Formats: sequence, structure tokens, C-alpha cells
Amino acid sequence: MPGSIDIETTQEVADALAAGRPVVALESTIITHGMPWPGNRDMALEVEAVIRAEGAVPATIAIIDGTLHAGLDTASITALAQASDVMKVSRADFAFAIAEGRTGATTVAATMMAAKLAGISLFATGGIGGVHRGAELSFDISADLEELGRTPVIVVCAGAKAILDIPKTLEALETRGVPVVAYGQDEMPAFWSRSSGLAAPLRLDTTEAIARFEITRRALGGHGGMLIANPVPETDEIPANVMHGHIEAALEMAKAQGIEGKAVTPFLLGEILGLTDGASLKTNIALVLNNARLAARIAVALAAGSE
Ligand code: PSU
Ligand code: MN
Repeated sequence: MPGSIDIETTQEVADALAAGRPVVALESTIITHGMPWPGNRDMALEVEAVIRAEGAVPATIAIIDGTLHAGLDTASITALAQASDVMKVSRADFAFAIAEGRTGATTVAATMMAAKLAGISLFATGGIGGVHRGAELSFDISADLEELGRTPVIVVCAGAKAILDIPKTLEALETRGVPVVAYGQDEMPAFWSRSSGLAAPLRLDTTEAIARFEITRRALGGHGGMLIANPVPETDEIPANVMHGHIEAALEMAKAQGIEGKAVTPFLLGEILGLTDGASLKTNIALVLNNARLAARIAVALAAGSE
């Protein structure tokens, strides 16, 4: 007999979900594998505050000792931010972490799965995984893309990082039927930079328009996720020409050290942090806060539009 997965929610999340009030899910891999302590904890707590300030409720997703959580208190976020030996959990390891009683941080793919289980339709993060450079040989394509193709959650990010192959990532998303919407500009943003040199497939300029699009998608049925690409604020961006050299250097290091598979993204982020003298982390935090704000506003618009 198939059972169901128990989800432990905070009271705040349970109340909001029961009342149909706006909730925004947050991933935890960015905390455990994406940023160093203690900036990672500060970021995680600040992101929650930004979402509350917009009138929505934050639900940070993680698996702790085999229990799936939607919403974490400050003590749990602090413990997770300092923990070592936390699994990076994507679709392939989600059930494993629960069955084995492990502690796991959820990637974009696993956070989308958890959000759907919990009944949350908005999710804010920094950047999604995508098609890695050289994927034609390594076959390294993030499970985030498959998840976007199948799971009906709106993911707000700052675009795909230029450590990836952005044109191939956009092609893979199109193949999977995922709408990619740049917010307020024609160009696809590239995480630390506002510009990627590539046109975004779609553009919308207001949260109301995004809510209307989502409601239409739901009416059409059989849909997966949608990606909102929100450019990093101008004051926080690192221009694409500056990032270019750092990215090339980090990719060389990864190649020289034979870094593969799940370790690639965390390794590159760590290298780039050093190469930019910490500036990439400041930008990363700023863009996550910016995405959390937009996701909360979309959640509010969606709740109003669905009434
Ligand atoms: N982008 C970041 N920081 C991160 C990640 C992406 O700026 O920590 C994480 C996300 O959790 C994303 C994952 O889902 O990396 C993708 O990893 P992979 O390429 O191994 O699927
Ligand atoms: Mn990968």
C-alpha cells in the first residue's frame, strides 16, 4: 500500500496554507552548499524577513533526520547553516534521505517536489541548475530542468549562472515546455550580471501579468513549472565582462582537479568567491533577497487573482 510523506510545517506555514494565504518556498542547498557560514545563515533569515514584509509566509524546505520540513524556525536554520555532512538532495535522492533518516538540503528540483506536496506554488532561489558547459561529453544536465518540466511550481531566480551553458539551458527548457519569463527586460539575466547577451523567450513587466499568465496556464492543464528570471539590481551587479575571466579561471580549476557531478556547482561557486574577493557572495545575497521580494509579490497577486 502506498503511504504518504509526512510534512512538518511551522505553525505560521500551516495557518497560511489552511487559509489560502500566500506562501513562498525556499531551498536549502543554497544555505549548505552555496554560501559559507555565517553569511549563509544571515541570508536565510533575511530572505524570510523580506517575504514576511511583503505579506507572505516563508517556508524553507529541508529534510532533517529523515523528516521533510516546510518552514524552519531560527534555531533549525542556524543548525543547518553550520552542519557538515548534509546531503545535497535532488529528485534522485529525495526518498533515500527520508527512508535513511538523513539530513539533506534540497536543490531547486527537490524543493519544487516538496512545495508541490505541501501545496505551495511559489518558490524563490538564486540561480537554477542547468546544462553544464561541455555537457555534450559529460552529460551533466541538472535535474532542475526535468523538474521544471513536470512540477507545477513557479520558480523565481536571477537567471542561469554563466558557469553553465545558457543557450543550451534555454533550449532544454523550451523542449520541456517551460515558459521562461524575464521580468522587466528583454534580455535573459545571468545571475551576477543583468545581461547575458541572449534574448529571453518571454517578458512580463508586472506581478499581475505573471499571475494572469499562471492562472491561464492552470486552466490549460497538464503543465509543469515556470521560470521567472529577475535581473539582479543594478547597484549589486558584477558586469558580465568582469565575471567572464573569473568564470573561465574557475572552470579551468575544476577541470585540473577533476571535479565532477554534484560537486561541480559548489566547487565553482567557492572558486568564484575567492577570485572576486568575496564580491560574488554580496551579489548572490542581494539577488536572492530581490527574488524573494518578487516571489512574495507574485504570491500575493496570485492569491488575489485566484479568489
Ligand atoms: N545556484 C546557486 N547556488 C546554489 C545552487 C544553484 O547560486 O547553491 C544549487 C541549487 O540548489 C541548484 C543546484 O538546484 O545548485 C544545482 O545543482 P546541480 O547542477 O548539481 O543539479
Ligand atoms: Mn549536475
